[in-house]
Amino acid sequence: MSTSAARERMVELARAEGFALAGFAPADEMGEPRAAALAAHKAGHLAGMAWMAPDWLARATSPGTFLPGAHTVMILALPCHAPDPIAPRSPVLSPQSSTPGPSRGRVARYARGRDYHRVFEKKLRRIARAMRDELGAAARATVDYGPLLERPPAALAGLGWAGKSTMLLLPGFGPWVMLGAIATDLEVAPGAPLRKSCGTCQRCLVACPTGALSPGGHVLDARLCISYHTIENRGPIPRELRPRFGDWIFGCDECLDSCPVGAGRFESHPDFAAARFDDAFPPLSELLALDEAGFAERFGGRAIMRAKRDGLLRNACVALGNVGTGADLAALIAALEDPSPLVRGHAGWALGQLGNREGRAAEARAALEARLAMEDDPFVRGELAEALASFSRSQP
Ligand code: B12
Ligand code: SF4
Ligand code: SF4
Repeated sequence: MSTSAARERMVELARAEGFALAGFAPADEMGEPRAAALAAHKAGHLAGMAWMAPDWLARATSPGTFLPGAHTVMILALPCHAPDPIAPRSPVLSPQSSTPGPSRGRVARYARGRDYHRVFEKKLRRIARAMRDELGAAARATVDYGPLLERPPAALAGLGWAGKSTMLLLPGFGPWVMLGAIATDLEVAPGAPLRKSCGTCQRCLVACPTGALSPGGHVLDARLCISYHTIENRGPIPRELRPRFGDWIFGCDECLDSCPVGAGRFESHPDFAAARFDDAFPPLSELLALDEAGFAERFGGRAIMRAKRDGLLRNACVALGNVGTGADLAALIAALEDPSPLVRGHAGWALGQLGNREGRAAEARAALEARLAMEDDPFVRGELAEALASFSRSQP
């Protein structure tokens, strides 16, 4: 089979799996991206993502290491810009509304439906198998976990360009696509990088609540990024950042939502869309009641599993500290007894915030003092003491 026929067949296989967007890049060493990634590591921008060490980054920028003999990286994309689901008819307190109802958190759009890794994996595996069986090619697929960086070959393939938010922006779709890759030893004609850029736009830089993007864009400091902390961080969320997290409990779309590219096009693979309003905007105090089994039952098969039970409840506490009402006080007080010190500590912080904001300082103070009297964990003790001190600071 000629190389152009092989390319055509790969495009056909991709289309049959629902990938309308696919491109081809040469499987060369990614010199510039590697230097950028190593610089990010050196500067501490990769925060606690310990697996992204220099040797991982070297492998992830070397398609020939990912698949010995690789000539081509095929990049495949699925849209993930589903509109927000419609609120149920019962009264709901959404972050933007003042009607009564449970206080709700917010989940990033890509994570509201089925875990995208699972959606991609099956499709990519079937394409790679057909490439081996029909084309006699070597083929190895990955989605996200690599080791293979996906945005640099996608840009080289001409699928999109690197935005100041560090997102790959696709004409018409903007940042709203998820990516997967298949490396192969087939030599097929590569695409050409797009001659496009963000120009003078700075919207994402202004929209980022934590200043995680560098002033000129293109560099993200994960230590400041809500997405990093709510998904990847297994420890405490830095106290000074918590008030800026708003209602985000898993991921963050602020830099995507602010992007004018693809803004008007709401298109998503159906599996990524929220099946229920609660999948996009979960009632926060409900989350605080989940034990390990309840967490697995509710979030099995969804990307949220990545945060683990303690991480998600930590995030819910932070969101309640920011958007909760007096009606959430009891759930937060109960969370002071949670088996996880991470959850107890963040519940303490949230009680300080909510007690001060909602005029419930006396109840919050009593609960914090009672817990402090029996608490052994040094991190939790520090959080409780700080929350108690916040009452004296705000009510001298
Ligand atoms: C680690 C990681 C994160 C980290 C760090 C993100 C970051 N920007 O660095 C955290 C947890 C914060 C994160 C957050 C998110 N992520 Co993420 N993440 C990744 C992962 C695993 C690696 C990205 C990476 O290499 N980061 C390291 C830094 C140094 O790289 P970088 O910012 O991309 O910088 C590159 C450019 O500078 C480029 N570069 C520099 N010079 C040159 C020159 C040329 C010629 C080229 C081509 C490139 C280039 O190379 C650098 C290294 O890759 C990829 C999956 C993968 N295997 O690639 C997904 C991925 C990038 N994430 C994705 C998504 C969707 C998100 C979120 C939107 C999720 C959310 N809603 O919360 C946010 C968005 C935050 C943001 N603004 O980027 C998608 C992005 C799709 C797209 N359209 O771009 C990916 C590709 C996952 C996927 N399979 O679809 N993510
Ligand atoms: S994901 Fe959120 S916190 Fe991270 S860079 Fe984008 S806007 Fe900033
Ligand atoms: S918001 Fe503007 S600067 Fe940021 S990625 Fe989109 S187009 Fe580029």
